Amino acid sequence: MNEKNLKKKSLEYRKTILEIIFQSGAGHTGGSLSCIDILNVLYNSVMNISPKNFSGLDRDHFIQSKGHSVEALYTVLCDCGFYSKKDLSTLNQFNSHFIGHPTIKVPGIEHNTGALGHGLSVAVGLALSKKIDKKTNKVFTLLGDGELSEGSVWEACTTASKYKLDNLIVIIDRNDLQITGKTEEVNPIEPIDKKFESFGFETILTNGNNISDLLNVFKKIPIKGGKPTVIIAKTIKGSGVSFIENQINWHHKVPSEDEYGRAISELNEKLNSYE
Ligand SMILES: Cc1ncc(C[n+]2csc(CCOP(=O)(O)OP(=O)(O)O)c2C)c(N)n1
Ligand SMILES: [Mg+2]
Repeated sequence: MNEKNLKKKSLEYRKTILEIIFQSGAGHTGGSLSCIDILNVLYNSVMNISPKNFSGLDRDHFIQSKGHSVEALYTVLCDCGFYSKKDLSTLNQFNSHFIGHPTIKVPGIEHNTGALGHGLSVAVGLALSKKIDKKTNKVFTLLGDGELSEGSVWEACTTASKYKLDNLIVIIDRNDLQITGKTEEVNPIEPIDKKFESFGFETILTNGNNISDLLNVFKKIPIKGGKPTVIIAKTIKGSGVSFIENQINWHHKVPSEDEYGRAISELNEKLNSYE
């Protein structure tokens, strides 16, 4: 898909994220808007994953370790044809599989996540299995920057490096915020790049809310044969809606009717500039 269409898609996806959170009355608004450009580029331009090949193993894999931002993932999977918009609109309703964290009961979801710190271990296992089976598919996983405080992340890194998993791509949604405040105030994690390097990763920095930068970065992987890659994607929590950007209280806040209307107007204005 070309760059212009991806950019328009990101705006449409933002509208859908806000719509389903507003209608269902719950959701992780900030973190979903933060990572939506990454998911857009991955699913529409980088990964070999589709409803047709999902039941098999001859495909890439994606694990969203920062499971709380599931509204972004549900939105993209819906657009990729894993289920209908009608199914998606059951989010958070009684008896719906579309609950507030990823579950494999929803088509297209690889692994249950939500308890932070587990996705990378599963991704490492999948990447190792690909190596053993001599398959060339890649395994992608998305982690939050606050999530890096989980010790299990670093245990998984040692294994990725031991097995030289150059088919593993870890993406860090570096929005500088976690649930109660700035990552560097709650539990400092810098220097992220040096930490990953010391754990045997090749590191690359990019702007995680810029479609062209993301497209360029994914063309370069693996950066070095025999080494796992980490992409530190600088993002803005709440990206795309002025009054949601960089606000701690929007981690899990649902827009009021007025806020929802204003957010959609902002996004429509940006979309109109493409016409
Ligand atoms: C093991 C575990 N501890 C705590 C939580 C509660 N929790 C949910 S989201 C979150 C903050 C995550 O911050 P970050 O990884 O930076 O995500 P983002 O900023 O992208 O929303 C926390 C602590 C959790 N889901 N799992
Ligand atoms: Mg964060």
